[in-house]
Amino acid sequence: MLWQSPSVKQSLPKVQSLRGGVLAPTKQSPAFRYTGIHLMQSDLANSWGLPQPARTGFAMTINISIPLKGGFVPVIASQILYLPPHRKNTIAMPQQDLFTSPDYYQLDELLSEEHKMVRDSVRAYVKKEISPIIEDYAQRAEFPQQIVKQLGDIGCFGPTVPETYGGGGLDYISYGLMMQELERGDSGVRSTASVQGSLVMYPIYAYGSEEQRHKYLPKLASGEWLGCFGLTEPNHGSDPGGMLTNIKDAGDHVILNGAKMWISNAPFSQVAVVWAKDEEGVIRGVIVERGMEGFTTPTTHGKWSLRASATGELVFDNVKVPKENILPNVKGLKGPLGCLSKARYGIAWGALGAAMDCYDTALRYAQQRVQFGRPIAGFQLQQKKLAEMITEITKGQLLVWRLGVLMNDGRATPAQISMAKRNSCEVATNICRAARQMLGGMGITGEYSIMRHMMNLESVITYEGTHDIHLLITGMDVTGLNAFK
Ligand code: TGC
Ligand code: FAD
Repeated sequence: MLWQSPSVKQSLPKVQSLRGGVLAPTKQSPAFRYTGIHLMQSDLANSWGLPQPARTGFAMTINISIPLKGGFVPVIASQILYLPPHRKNTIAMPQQDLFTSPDYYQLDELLSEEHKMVRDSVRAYVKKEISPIIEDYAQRAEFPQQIVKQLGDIGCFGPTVPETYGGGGLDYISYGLMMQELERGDSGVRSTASVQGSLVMYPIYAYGSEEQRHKYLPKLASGEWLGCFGLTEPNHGSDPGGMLTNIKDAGDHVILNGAKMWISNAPFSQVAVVWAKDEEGVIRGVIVERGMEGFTTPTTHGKWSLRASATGELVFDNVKVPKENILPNVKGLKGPLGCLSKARYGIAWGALGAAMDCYDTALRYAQQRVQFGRPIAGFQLQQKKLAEMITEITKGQLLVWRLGVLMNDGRATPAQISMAKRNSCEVATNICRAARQMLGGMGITGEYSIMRHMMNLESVITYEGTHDIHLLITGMDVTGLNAFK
C-alpha cells in the first residue's frame, strides 16, 4: 500500500469483486458517504480508456463526501495502490487529481465564507468533471463540449453579472477564485469561461440595450448558448485600433465585412460579439448570430497549445446584421479594451491556478521519488526550485487578492490589471518549466498535468495582450511616455 487513510481503511466494506470496473456506491453513513468505488487492474483500465491508475498493479479509488452545513461536501478521493515488489521503486502516479492548494501565508483568512464556498465548489467540479477527461481531450485536440452546460450550471459564466440577467451577482474575488480553480484544471477551460463571462456577457451587459440584455444574457449564463469575442484580425493583433472589419449602413440593418482570427470558442458559438469600424472609422460592437447568411467560423487546426479549447476564425461576407444588434452604449477602442480589463483580471488569477497545480504536483513527486537512496525533495537543488515556486505563488496570490479588492471598489486601473496579468503569466511559465524538470522524464508525459499547463501558458502569455504589450502598458503608466508607436 502506498497510502491509505486509517479512517477509510477501518470503514471499508469488504471488496466483493476484483473484476475491475466501477462498482455502485456501497455505503452511506452519517459520518461520510462514498460516491463511488473504482477498482481496476491498470491494464484493463487502460484498454477501456479509463484513467490509468498505475502502470502496473492494482488501484482502488474511493470518492468520499463529508457532511457539512447541512449537505455533503466532496473531499479528496483516496487512492490505494498496490504495486508488485519489482515496481516498488517506480513512482506510478495515477492521473487522479490529488491537488492540495498551497496557502503559505494563510491567505484564506482574507476570504469570506462565500468566497471559500465558491472556490471549493469549483475545485470539486474540476476534480470530478475536468481532471479525469482533460488530458485525453487535449491529446486529441478536441473541445469537451459538455463543459459548456456544466460551467453554466455551476455559475462560472458571468458571475459578476447581476442575477436579474442570469448572472451570479458575485464580487470580483469570487470571480477570480473561480478562474483560478478552472485554470488549475486547464487553461482552455478557464478560457471558455473568461470569454463567455468577460468578453461576451460583460459587453452586452455594460454596453447593450435592455432588450439585448434580456435576449442574450440568460441563455449565455446558463450555457444554453456559447459566445465568442472577435477583436484580433490577421493583420491587427497587438494593434486592434487598425482593424479593417467594417459595417456599412443599409437602412434597418448594416452590412458587415471582414475577418477575425484566433477566436476562442468560435467554432461552437451561437453568438459573436464583433468589433468593426463604421463608415466614419469609429469602432462599434455588433452581435452576430450563427445562421446569419455570409457568416462562417472555420476551425484553426494544428495548435500545440490550448488543445482542449476550440479556436477559429470569424469570416463575414456581406452579412446583414439588424441595427438592433449594434451595442448602443459604447463607441471606440475603449469598448473592447474595457472588456479585456475584466478578462485580463480573470487570467491573473487563472494563471496562478496553473502554477499552483504544477507546484503541488512537483512537491508530491519530489517527496516520493527516490534517487541515490532518498527522496529527491531532500536535495538542495530541488528544494531551491520548490522554495522559489512557493515564494512566487504567495506573492502572486497577494497581488491578485489586492487587485480584487480594488476591482470591487471600482478603483482598479487598466495598468494595475496589466501588471497582475503579466506577473501571473511570468510566474506560471517559470514554475511550469521548473516543475517539469523536477519530474525528469515523467514530466513530459500526459500522466501529469505539467506539460499540458506549460504548453497552454504559451497562449495565455500571448492572448489578451502579449507579455511585452503589458510591460509597455506599465512602462507608459510610470513614465507617462508612450513606447508603442
Ligand atoms: P489607446 O489610445 O491607448 O486607447 C484607446 C482608448 O481605450 C482606452 N483604454 C482602455 N479602456 C478600458 N480598459 C482598458 N484596458 C483600456 N486601455 C485603453 C483609452 O483610454 C482610450 O480611450 P479614449 O476615450 O481616449 O478613446 O489605444 P492604442 O491604439 O494606442 O492601443 C493601446 C494598446 C496597445 C495597449 C491596446 O490596444 C492593447 O491592449 N493591445 C493588445 C490587444 C489585445 O489585448 N488583444 C486581445 C484580443 S482578445 C483575446 O485575446 C481573447 S483571448 C480569450 C481567452 O481565450 O481567454
Ligand atoms: P503581434 O501583434 O503580431 O505581435 C508579435 C510580437 O510583436 C509580440 O511579441 C508582440 O509583443 C510584439 N509587438 C507588437 N507590437 C509591439 C510594440 N509596439 N512594441 C514592442 N513589441 C511589439 N483574439 C480575439 O480577439 N479573441 C479571442 O478569443 C482570442 N483568442 C485567442 C486564443 C488563442 C489560443 C491565441 C493564441 C490568441 C487568441 N487571440 C484572440 C488573439 C490574441 O489576442 C493575439 O494573438 C495577441 O493579441 C497578439 O497578437 P498577434 O498574435 O497578432 O501578435
